[in-house]
Amino acid sequence: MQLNSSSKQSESFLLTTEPSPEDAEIDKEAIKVSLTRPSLPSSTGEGGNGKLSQRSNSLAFQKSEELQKTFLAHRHERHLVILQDFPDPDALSCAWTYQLITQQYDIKCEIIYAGTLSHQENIALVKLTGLPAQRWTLQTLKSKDLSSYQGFVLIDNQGTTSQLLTAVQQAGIPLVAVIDHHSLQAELKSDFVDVRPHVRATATIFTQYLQSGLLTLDSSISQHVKCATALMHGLRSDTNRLMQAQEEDFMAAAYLSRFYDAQLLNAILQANRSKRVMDVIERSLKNRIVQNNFSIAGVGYLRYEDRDAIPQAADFLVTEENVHTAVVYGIVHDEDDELEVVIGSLRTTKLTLDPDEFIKEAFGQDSTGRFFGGGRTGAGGFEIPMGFLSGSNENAAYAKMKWEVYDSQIKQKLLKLVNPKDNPIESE
Ligand SMILES: [Mn+2]
Repeated sequence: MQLNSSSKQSESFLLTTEPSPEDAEIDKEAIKVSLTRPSLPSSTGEGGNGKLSQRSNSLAFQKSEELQKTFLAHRHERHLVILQDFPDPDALSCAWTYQLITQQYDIKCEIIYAGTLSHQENIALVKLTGLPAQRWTLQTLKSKDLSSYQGFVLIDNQGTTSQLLTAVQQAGIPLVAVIDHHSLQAELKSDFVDVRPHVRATATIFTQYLQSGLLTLDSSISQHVKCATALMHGLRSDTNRLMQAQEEDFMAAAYLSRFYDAQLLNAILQANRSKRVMDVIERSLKNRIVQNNFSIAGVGYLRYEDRDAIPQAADFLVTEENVHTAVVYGIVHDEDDELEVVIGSLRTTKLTLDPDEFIKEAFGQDSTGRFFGGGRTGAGGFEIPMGFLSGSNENAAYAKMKWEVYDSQIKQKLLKLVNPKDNPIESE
């Protein structure tokens, strides 16, 4: 699994690098690193040696230089920074950092997402730091003059988790940059690509850009302090409070520690869970089945605004003794549009389980070849649109029947992978 993801990474690296004569030496070195390193440090526990940090530094530095060239080529433009529909702190903080960096090149960025800020900490993050993200639904998009944007950017995602992508592509806006740490989802045609699946947070990648000089942070500028705090929050939340952090992530946190506001971070983390989120967690606990160290729970219907209760329930279920992986899912409905979608989250502490592979194998692809989900180290998610079956839940018997069908289908698909006797290949 690791071998696979690291070779994919070197592939994208080779494709996106245009070596100039001065860079030839560094390129060879970086390529050699990714090719001769069968397992990147993510799960082997190695990575404490000085050579590694030197190498990752040179990759970070090279990427920063490449990114700077991209900005120079796009000066005075307007860009859309597209985040996943339900952006997390890693995505939000990195998009803000991107916006602050590009201001120096007179590039005007608007940070947009189609869904909602669901997690109480994300709402607190945006409110307390004044983080400039905007919600653009598909309706909002129609009211905008998209021809005024010369490019779009994907941060902490590769477009597979945003409803906005298709419309933006159809408007003919070119992709300028992809910066992410999820496994490569597909070859993307972009001026700049920095996809590093072995890095635990996109915030680490962005902090490295800052350290390479793309933006000089200044503690006397309040916006810089707030942005550094947001990055620290993003880095912590994607590394399970640094518990899964690797050397590079710690180095990034160390750098941010010079600028961030510990009290502000504490205020963000103090945000309380709503009663409805607590109810979903309770349902997950009640409904869970545990088989072969997998805990699986369907939580029924929940409102769009409470969608983030699903990953929070998965976070909770994975803490049970003898459980290494938790999958929680439910039917999320948008009351205005009568739209329904099955949304699920996976959390795992099993180092040999690749959430991206697991989810793709469990649920497969839709008719257009798009996977229903994917993941990164330790976490994954999926979304299955319900199309024609959406809505009409005022008929309680129908709603119950519909839930039971989806619940059984998802359980069947998951248990095929969980249960070794049905699938001897997975029985290691
Ligand atoms: Mn992330």
